[in-house]
Amino acid sequence: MRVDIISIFPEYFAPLGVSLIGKARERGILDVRLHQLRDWAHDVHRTVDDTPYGGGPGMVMKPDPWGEAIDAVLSTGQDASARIIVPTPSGVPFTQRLAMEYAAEPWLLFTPARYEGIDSRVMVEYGTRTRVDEVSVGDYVLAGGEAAVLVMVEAVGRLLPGVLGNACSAVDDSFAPGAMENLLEGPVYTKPPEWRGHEVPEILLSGHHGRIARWRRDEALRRTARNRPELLAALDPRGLDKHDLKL
Ligand code: 6GU
Repeated sequence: MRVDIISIFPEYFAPLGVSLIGKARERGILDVRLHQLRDWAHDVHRTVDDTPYGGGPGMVMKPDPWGEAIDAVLSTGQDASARIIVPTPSGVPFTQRLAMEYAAEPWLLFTPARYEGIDSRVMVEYGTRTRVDEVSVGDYVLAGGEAAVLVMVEAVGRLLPGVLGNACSAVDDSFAPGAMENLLEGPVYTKPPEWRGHEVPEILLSGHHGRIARWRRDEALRRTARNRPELLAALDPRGLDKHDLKL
């Protein structure tokens, strides 16, 4: 998969050289290309922002540098166009489902903004040529979209074939479509069996795979009820079994 990122802080993405994503890049599974937006600003100060029409606080990113930058990046592509992802707190929620959808794309282009965001005509313009998604990573406001891009690239990157050591690791993730959809994973344990007086639940040492699966599902339901009651309320009743209903 190819990932392009246009930003006024390309150095923000140094963490993409580390750990799982860094490995995926070394192995050629992920091709990340960083671009400095200011390279497409032509005044002496390389200005990328201006005051908002209609007044109000803050600054808005000018359409011209973004248009030139996106054109330049898209022109280096082969055939089909990139899917453009614009991080913004006003976007649609980034979910595991969306991460899986992105993991199936050949090419993603992220356009993280600073200030109050990008002139809206940029999204309209590219929306006529390719798919443009305005995406939020949660109900809080970041100082810019860069941290959101780090979040999304990591969530998508770990789903690419060959990135996770164990392909099953992604299968029972919290939120993964299937049995765990809308359920949080329960607690996990490793050796030793007793630590500072706290014991590992006996059932996990029992070797009864059926009962362990049942216990894990009950713990997932309990944790979801406690931490995310709105997820539990939205569970499809067809996904519940007769034992779930006793909880
Ligand atoms: Cl994608 N950007 C910014 N600036 N803030 C956010 C966000 C994105 N998602 C949640 N908050």
